[in-house]
Amino acid sequence: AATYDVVAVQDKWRKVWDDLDPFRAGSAAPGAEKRYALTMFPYPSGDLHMGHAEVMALHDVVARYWWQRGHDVLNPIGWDSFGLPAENAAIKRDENPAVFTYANIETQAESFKRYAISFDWSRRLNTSDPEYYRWTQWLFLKFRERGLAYRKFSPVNWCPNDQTVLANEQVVNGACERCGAVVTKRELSQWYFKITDYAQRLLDDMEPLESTWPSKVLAMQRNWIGRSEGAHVDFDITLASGETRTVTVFTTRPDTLHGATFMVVAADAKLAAEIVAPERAEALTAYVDEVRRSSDIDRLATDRPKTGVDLGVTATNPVTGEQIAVWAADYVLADYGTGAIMAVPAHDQRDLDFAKQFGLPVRRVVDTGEPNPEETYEATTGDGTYVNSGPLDGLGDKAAGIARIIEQLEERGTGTGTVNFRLRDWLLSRQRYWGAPIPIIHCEACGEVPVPEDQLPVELPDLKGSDLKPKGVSPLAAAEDWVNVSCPTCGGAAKRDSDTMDTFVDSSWYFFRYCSPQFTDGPFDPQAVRDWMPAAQYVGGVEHAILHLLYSRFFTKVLHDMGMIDFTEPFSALLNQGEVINEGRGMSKSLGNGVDLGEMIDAYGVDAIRLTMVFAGPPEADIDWADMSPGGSLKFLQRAWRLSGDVTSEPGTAPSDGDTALRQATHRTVAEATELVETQRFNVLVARTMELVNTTRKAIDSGPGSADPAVREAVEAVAILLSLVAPYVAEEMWERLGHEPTVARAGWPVVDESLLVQETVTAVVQVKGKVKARLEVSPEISEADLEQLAMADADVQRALDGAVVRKVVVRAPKLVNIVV
Ligand code: ANZ
Ligand code: ZN
Repeated sequence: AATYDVVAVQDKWRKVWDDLDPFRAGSAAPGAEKRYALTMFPYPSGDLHMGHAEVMALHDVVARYWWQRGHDVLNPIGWDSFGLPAENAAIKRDENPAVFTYANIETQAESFKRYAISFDWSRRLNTSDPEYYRWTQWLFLKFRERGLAYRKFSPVNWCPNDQTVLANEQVVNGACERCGAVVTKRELSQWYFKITDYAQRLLDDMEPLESTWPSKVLAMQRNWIGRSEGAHVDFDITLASGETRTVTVFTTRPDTLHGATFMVVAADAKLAAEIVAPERAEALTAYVDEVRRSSDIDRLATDRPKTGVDLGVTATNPVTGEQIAVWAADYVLADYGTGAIMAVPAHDQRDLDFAKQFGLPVRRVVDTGEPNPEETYEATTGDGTYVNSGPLDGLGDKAAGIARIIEQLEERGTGTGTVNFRLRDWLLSRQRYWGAPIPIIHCEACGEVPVPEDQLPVELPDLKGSDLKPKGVSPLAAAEDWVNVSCPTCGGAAKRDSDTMDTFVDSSWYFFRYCSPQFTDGPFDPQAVRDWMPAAQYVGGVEHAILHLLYSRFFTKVLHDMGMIDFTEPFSALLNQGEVINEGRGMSKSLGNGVDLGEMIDAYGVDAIRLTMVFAGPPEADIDWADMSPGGSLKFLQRAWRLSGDVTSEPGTAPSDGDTALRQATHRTVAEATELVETQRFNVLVARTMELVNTTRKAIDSGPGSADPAVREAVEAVAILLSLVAPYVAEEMWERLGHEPTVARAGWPVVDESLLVQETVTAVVQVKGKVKARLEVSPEISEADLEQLAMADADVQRALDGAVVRKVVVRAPKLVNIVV
C-alpha cells in the first residue's frame, strides 16, 4: 500500500507554518470568544523529554480544538530560566549560567517547533531576561509597600550541599527537595512574603474550583494551608524567681482541659530557655543541641521513643487550679501554634507515650466506652461522655463541650476561641546568584531602602564559574563593584541586598506577563489581562499541586487587592497529566530505562508520537511506554492518509446527496468528538477517529465508492479531527483533498442534527396473550436487551402483578411474549 514520507512531510509543513504563523493570539474573527490555553512553562535543563512530549500533546488538543471552534486562542510559551541547575552547571564549566541557559532554551524552542505545538511564538519570555525580572523586582517592592514582604531573623532550613536556605515547601521528609541532602537549621535574616495573611482566602476561593480542578490537588492545598479550629488557653507558670509568666497554648481540644496533666514547650524555642529553672538549664542546653540535629518529620513521628527535659517549674491548670509539671520536648514544634501545648495524655497518643516514658499522671476525661487509657496506655480519641470534667460531666456532645469551655475561658479572661493555620510565611531569600536580585539597599543611616522604581531592573553583575561557588553567603556579596552603592535616600555608602529571590517568585506571575509580554509600563497591560484571564485551562504536572499553584493563587489575590485585576483566581480549570514511565517504573538514569524523545521522533515521526501519547489512556493516567505501540500509531496514520488519495469528488461537492449511512457515521463521530474533547476524554476521541477511518475505507472499497460526496465529507472530517493530534498528516491530507493550508484553522465540522436521529421500530409486549406495552427500540436491538427493557416496563410489571414468569418468547426487534 502507498505510504507517505514522514520526514519529508514534516519538513514541508514546518516551513509553510513558519510563514503562515497561524496561531497568533488575536487573529480570530472579530468578536470571537477569547480562550487562554496555558501549560506550565519548562525549565531549560537539556532538551525536551518524554514528559514534555506528553503534557504538550494533551494541552495542544485543547488549544487546537478551540481554534477549530472559531475561538481566539492565547497559547504562549516561555522559560522558567533562573535556578540552581544552571548555576551548578556554570560552576562546573566556569562560565556564566546565562550561556548554558540560553543555549538550552534555543534547543528546546527548536524542538517545540518540530513537535508542532500551536504556540504563539511572538510572546516568548524568559524569567531571567532583565525586561522580565525588572517586574519581578517591581512586584516585590509593591508587596513590601503593602506590608506583604518583610525581613526577619529566624531559624531557617539550610541545605548544607546547595549552601542555601530552603522554604518549608522545599524540604521533603527532612531532606532538600533538589539534592536530597539532610536539611539543618540556621539563624539568618531573611525576606518573607506574608502569605499567611491570605490563608483563609486561599481556602475559601477553592470552592468554585471544585468541579474544574482535580480534587486531589484541592485536598493537598487544603492540607498544606491546614486550618484548625480550637482555642488559645493561658497557663500561669511560676518561675524559679517566684515571678509569674503567662504562657499560651494552642489546642484543638479545649474540652479536654480537665485532663491536661502537664505542659510541654518546644525545646528549641526561646521560651524554654526563658522559663527553665537554673538547676535544669544545663540539661536543657544539651538536649537542644541534640534536637537541632533532627528533622521535623522525625520529631513528629508517633512511633519514636519520646525524649524531653523537665524544666523544673510548674503551671496552673486554669480550670482545675492544679499545679502541673512543665517539660521541654522535641515533639512540640517551635513554629506551629504557639510552640507550647497542654498535654492531655488520655486522649492524645503522643502525650500518653510521653507520660508513660516519664511517669507523668494520666486522667481520662472522655469515656468512649473503650478500656481506660489510664490503665492501657492506649489513648482514646473518639467521641464519648465527659467524666472528671466538672461542669461538663455527663455531656455527650463534643462540639457543645468545646463551646462551653471556650465560653468559660473567655468569661474569666484565660483563653479565647481561635483558628490556627499550618501555613507559614513564604521565605524567599536565596543565597545564590542565578535569580532576580532583591531590589533593596541597606544603609546604616536609613536602614532598608527600596531601589527607586526608575532604577529597576537591578541587573545581575557578570559573574562566572569560580565566583559562584556556594560559600554560605550569596556570591553577589563578593561582587564589590556591584554590591557597594550610594544610598538612594541619603547618598551615603550603602550595600545592595545580595540575596536573590526564590524562583517560585518568577513563576507566580509569568502567566500575567504572557498577556502582554512586551509591555513596558507595568508587569502587564491591564486590558490584555482583562481580555484573556483567568486562564480557561492550565495543564501541568501534579508535582506543582502545592507550591507553584498556591503561590500563583496568592499573587493573583494580591494583584486583585492592588486594584490591578478584577478576579481572584488565575486558573479556571486545571488538568494534571499522568507520568510517562517505562517498564512500570519512572524513567531514570540509574534504572537505565530512559526513553529518548528525539530517537522516538526520528523513528516514527512527530504525529505518531503525539497520537500515541494522546491515545494511551485518560490524560490523568500514567503511560507505560513499554506497552505503547508508536509503530501501530504510524500505521493508522498511513491508513488515514490513504483515504485522502482515494477521494475523487471535487472540493466543495455538496454532501447532501451522499450515502446516508456514511453521512450518519461522520456526523455522529463529530458530535461525539465535540463532547469528548470538552470532557477531556482525548483517548476516546482518537478511538472514534479510528472507527470513522475504518467505516470510510469500507465505503470506498465495498460501498458507495470513492466518488460519493459522503466519502469526501467523511475524509475531510477525519483530517480536521486529526489536526488536533497529528497536525502534519492532517495538513497533508487537507492538501490532497484540494484545500489550502492550514487545516488547523479550517473550522470544526458543523453537525447536521437530522443525521444524528436514530431510526426506531415499535416492539409489542404481550402478557397472557394481551398487548400490555409498546416500546420504541433500535432496529438492531439484541434479544437480551429487548427482554430486559420489556421486563422493566411499568405497565408490564403491573400486568404481571407478581405472577411467576414461566417463559419469555423474544422476536427482536418486534415482539416479546411473556407466559405466566
Ligand atoms: C490538647 C489536645 C487534646 C490536643 C487532645 C489534641 C488532642 P492540628 O489539628 O494539627 O492543628 N499541638 C499544638 N501545637 C503543637 C506544636 N507546636 N507541636 C506539636 N503539637 C502541637 O493539631 C493541634 C493539636 O496538636 C493541639 O491540640 C495540640 O494538642 C497539638 F485530645 O491540645 B492538642
Ligand atoms: Zn541612607
